[in-house]
Amino acid sequence: MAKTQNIETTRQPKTLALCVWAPYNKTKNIDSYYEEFLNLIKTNGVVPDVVEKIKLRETHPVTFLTSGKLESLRQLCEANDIEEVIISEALTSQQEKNMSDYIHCEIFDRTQLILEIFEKAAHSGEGQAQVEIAMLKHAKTRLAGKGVHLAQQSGVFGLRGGPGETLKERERRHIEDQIKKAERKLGTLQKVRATQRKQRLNSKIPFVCLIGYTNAGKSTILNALTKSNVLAEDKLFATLDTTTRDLYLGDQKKTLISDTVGFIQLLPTKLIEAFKSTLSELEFASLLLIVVDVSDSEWKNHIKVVHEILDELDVDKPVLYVFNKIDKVEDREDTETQLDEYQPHVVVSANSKDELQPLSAFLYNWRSQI
Ligand SMILES: Nc1nc2c(ncn2[C@@H]2O[C@H](COP(=O)(O)OP(=O)(O)OP(=O)(O)O)[C@@H](O)[C@H]2O)c(=O)[nH]1
Ligand SMILES: [Mg+2]
Repeated sequence: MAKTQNIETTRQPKTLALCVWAPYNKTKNIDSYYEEFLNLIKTNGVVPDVVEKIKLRETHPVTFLTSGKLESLRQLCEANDIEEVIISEALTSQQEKNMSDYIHCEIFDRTQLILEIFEKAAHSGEGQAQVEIAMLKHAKTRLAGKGVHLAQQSGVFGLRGGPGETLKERERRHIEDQIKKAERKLGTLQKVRATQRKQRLNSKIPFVCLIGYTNAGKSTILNALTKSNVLAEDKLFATLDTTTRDLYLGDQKKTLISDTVGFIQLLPTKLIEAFKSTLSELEFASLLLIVVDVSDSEWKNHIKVVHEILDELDVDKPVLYVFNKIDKVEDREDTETQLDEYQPHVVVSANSKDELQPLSAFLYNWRSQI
């Protein structure tokens, strides 16, 4: 996907953002789903030239869009000289290739979009290795769809594989080698993490983890509680790496607190798989702080997404719902009555020391009882 670079030197391909309301998407508020998708594109540094929204009654197994929709899209792309289409959904490699062949544009799906954002946000060796593995695996599935320019060739530059080995096979083998290399690197880094964790467990210091939807305010809370300076930004997936800090509450002994990667709806399973390494911390937490941006109209859906991902990761831990950004809520009373079904919970604003007090108080009591 093209990124906005120096406009004078690099022209951005003409891009169409295709917002799809797919039949499996059970959201009650499709506009906020679209808005979130457009935000993901913006986070990736792309400014779409055309935004198109379509509702699908069904998806097609080999082309994703049904034939009428596909033809309308082709005409729209042709009329606007579109060169690339970014689609809000995850596609199979076959769907991606067939769509691309039909409309004569490059297609980037939801998985690719999120992977590119992750790639930019990964700073630690572990985060980078995880993203690299996920990207290589995604690229490998896309190889299967390629055909024309990867036609049979002789093994002229084949270090491995003799004459007749196809270029596609060589490319696949090359990707597999790279995956193995990255997995070895990740394995080494995981060992380091396991050693650190063992030391932590032996020291019996209680450990809490901040989790939640992307942009909910997890890093801001970590910073406020521990006077740290973890990057907190109004953008999706600002944090990718797990950061652990010492937390001191009043006169108490130390607690450890970790910040983690944010979740998002319809997160492709491949990506959950990729983040199992950093999220493995959750298994060892004594308490999960589920941070929720209560000023977002979709906050209930965000909680659902968090629970779905926790289930997928097989994590079942005591939780505290931390309803954040209450300063941005207009009808505070009405909102607070809706929070009753989520227990235990605290209502906070990470932007103000006073309004973060309920969380510090909860943690203080919790720590006293251990
Ligand atoms: N008004 C208001 N803004 C907040 C509050 N807490 C966080 N923010 C803002 O929300 C944005 C996102 O905050 P982060 O702390 O980066 O969110 P995060 O959950 O770590 O996000 P990811 O790392 O992307 O998953 C930032 O611009 C924060 O300044 C709050 O209580 N009130
Ligand atoms: Mg963060």
